[in-house]
Amino acid sequence: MEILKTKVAIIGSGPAGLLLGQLLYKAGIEHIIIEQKSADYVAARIRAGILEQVSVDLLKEAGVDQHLNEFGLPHHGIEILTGGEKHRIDLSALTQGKQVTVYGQTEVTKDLMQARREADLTTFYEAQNVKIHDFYAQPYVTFTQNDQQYQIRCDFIAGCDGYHGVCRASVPQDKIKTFEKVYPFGWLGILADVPPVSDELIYVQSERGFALCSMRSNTRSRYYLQVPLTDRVEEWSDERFWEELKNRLDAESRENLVTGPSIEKSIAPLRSFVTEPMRFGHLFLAGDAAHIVPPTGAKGLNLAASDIAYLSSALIEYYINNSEQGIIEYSEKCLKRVWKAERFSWWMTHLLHRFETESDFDLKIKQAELAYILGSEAGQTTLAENYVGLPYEIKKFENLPKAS
Ligand code: FAS
Ligand code: PHB
Repeated sequence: MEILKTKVAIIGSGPAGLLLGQLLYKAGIEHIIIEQKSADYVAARIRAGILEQVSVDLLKEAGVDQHLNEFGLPHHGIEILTGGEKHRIDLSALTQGKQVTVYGQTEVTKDLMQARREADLTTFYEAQNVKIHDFYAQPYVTFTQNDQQYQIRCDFIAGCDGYHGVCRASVPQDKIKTFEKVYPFGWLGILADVPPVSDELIYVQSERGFALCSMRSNTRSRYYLQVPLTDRVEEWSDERFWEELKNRLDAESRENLVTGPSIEKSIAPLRSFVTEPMRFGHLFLAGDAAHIVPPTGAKGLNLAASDIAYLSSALIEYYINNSEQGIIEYSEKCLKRVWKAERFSWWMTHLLHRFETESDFDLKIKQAELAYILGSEAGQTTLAENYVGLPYEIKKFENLPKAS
């Protein structure tokens, strides 16, 4: 058994773990990342596509925004297609100039991994049988890699290991409360090297079900269809996907749609999920380890970023300013923003998807709600300010020691 010591042991090298590692490195705080998958596997994951302005600002603070600045696509509006008509929500005009940036989570992950390699920081990939111990007193992590057993003694453990990770599962049942809503449908997503159907995202509410027209660049598109949970991806040929997407689009978009072979196709289930609290002694949960949102509001990746903004600030305050204030406030501050994003994601999902259990009356009410939102500046503003991202309430630290 090899015994190592560090200040912060980060479990998971998805966006949350990698971003926390980068921010701690910039503040000169030693840490180690332990990841169960290979680096290639992590770098190849295809998921989110939209970054809030506050997430972009955080990536800039972490010093990993060069590629993002060059290839990210600033978007100032989105379209909502309902009843065969498109309605543009002018995000920037409604939020005093804020915007979102189209930039794939895959690229964010690669940028953070590249920065980690350049700084030669310690990451254990393909770690097996990862366990966390004694996190209410003297925390340590054990795992095996290449048949070598390790024990990492640390001050804190950051559970950035996603929804299926080991950290939340290690918390005693009487110390944790979870809230969950599972949606009766999934998103069938396709990635294809074809130009996007429109310059901006189109969220589609149609009688046949929800669809989303998104993109990764001007030559790579990302599309989603609401499908029953019973569907399997093998049942969806590319041709069937494109035909169904056309059936849900308006005439102009149908005309403009460029189809082509998929380079990725998968079905993701939709759920809302929150863990309370998000701190257990010396263990913090962040990102999908603590909460899940349906992707309709484009909040999952952005919530992971806001948790890390609060957690990195709390740990920097502890080590640099010798104060526990941020650590004590971590869970409450995160959850305030998490629940608002959960509400918005639930609301967008409810508004734009077809639910088989809906009565004719429910449908009429939903149409009236959407007509009000799209037809009123107040309604459009509430959608816009949530979509571009609500502000963080965070302390900034000046004069941090420069990373070695
Ligand atoms: P992640 O799940 O990304 O990373 C957790 C890491 O921990 C993984 O690398 C995992 O291998 C590792 N791990 C797990 N268990 C471990 C253990 N026991 N030991 C060590 N390591 C362990 N969000 C959006 O904003 N917009 C979207 O469009 C969107 N689309 C999505 C589509 C899909 C199919 C999925 C699944 C999610 C989508 N999301 C979207 C949400 C997604 O982007 C997450 O919010 C984001 O990945 C959260 O990042 P992390 O918290 O780092 O968790
Ligand atoms: C994506 O491009 O993957 C995407 C964009 C917006 C969403 C969800 C997913 O709401």
